[in-house]
Amino acid sequence: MWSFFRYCDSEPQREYILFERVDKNLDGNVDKQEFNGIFLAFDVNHDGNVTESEFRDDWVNLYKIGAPNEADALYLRADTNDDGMITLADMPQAFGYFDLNNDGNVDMNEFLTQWGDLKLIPSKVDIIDSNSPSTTTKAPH
Ligand SMILES: [Ca+2]
Ligand SMILES: [Ca+2]
Ligand SMILES: [Ca+2]
Ligand SMILES: [Ca+2]
Repeated sequence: MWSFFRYCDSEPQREYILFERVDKNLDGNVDKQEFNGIFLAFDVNHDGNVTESEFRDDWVNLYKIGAPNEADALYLRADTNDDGMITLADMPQAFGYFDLNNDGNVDMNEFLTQWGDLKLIPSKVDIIDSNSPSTTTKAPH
């Protein structure tokens, strides 16, 4: 059983606790396997993909990590191929997002840097209107 993200009374350094939970072997680095394991732990029904509601629900209610908008921000980042779910296919790029120096490990500094970046994302993301009506005016034939 996963016991990470245990909730503390006072958690001034939630990010540190989070990192330690992700870094299962406590070597100070999160490698790809550890990273994958975190996301797949959110796959409640074990169908191989993590939907947004699975992710948000566990984030807020089960692991009590943070607010729903944090979950949404992270989810958007993690769903790198934009198919609306997090799967193993998203992991290499999501990992790359955190692994700033590309050494195959995410250390505490990288984690904190990118985590801080995540939280700057507004909870409401406006979707770029990609199918707006064509502005090219065509003379009727
Ligand atoms: Ca590790
Ligand atoms: Ca699932
Ligand atoms: Ca995806
Ligand atoms: Ca790194």
